[in-house]
Amino acid sequence: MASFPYFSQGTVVKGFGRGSKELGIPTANLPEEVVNQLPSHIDTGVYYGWASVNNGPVYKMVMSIGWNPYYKNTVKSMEAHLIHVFDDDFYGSNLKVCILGYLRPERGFSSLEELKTAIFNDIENGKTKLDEESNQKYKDHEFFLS
Ligand code: ADP
Ligand code: RBF
Ligand code: MG
Repeated sequence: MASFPYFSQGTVVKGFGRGSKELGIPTANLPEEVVNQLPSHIDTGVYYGWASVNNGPVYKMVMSIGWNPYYKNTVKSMEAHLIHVFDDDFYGSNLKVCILGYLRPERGFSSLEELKTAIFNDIENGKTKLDEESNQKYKDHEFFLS
């Protein structure tokens, strides 16, 4: 699609404590200023792409772009789950993301277990997409070089 890749970066901020880490799926949240820069063609939903922390290694990631109900649906959030196990939290670090494609719309779930299953499914779908040659090349994009 013509709207991708979409490159974005910002300082990792605290999210709103809905406990994604407890789900085993921590998400690094980008600040509001960064979310507000999103072009209108990037709709809410679930995306896949590449990400790095403080110009370190580039990892596969899946991202949720959506409205935070705690902010009365006026604040959109961007949260990335990097497909890598980190030894420590990285709040305050620079997060770079290269969004390459759309997976599905955001939806409601009747249980946390269903949400978790959907996200694990997104991770598998994202990984498969990112293995395609047309997406692999962005891992080495100059955007990720400090
Ligand atoms: P919050 O609500 O503050 O965003 P989370 O439970 O979503 O809390 O945890 C997010 C934090 O976990 C990130 O800001 C980051 O510091 C840390 N983290 C550790 N591993 C990862 C990972 N693989 N992907 C994203 N964030 C991670
Ligand atoms: N939240 C939803 O309410 N509906 C979704 O469909 C949804 N999909 C997500 C997909 C991915 C890949 C990720 C990382 C998060 C998703 N979330 C979704 C957000 C999730 O609810 C959030 O990370 C936790 O609630 C903690 O804030
Ligand atoms: Mg989070």
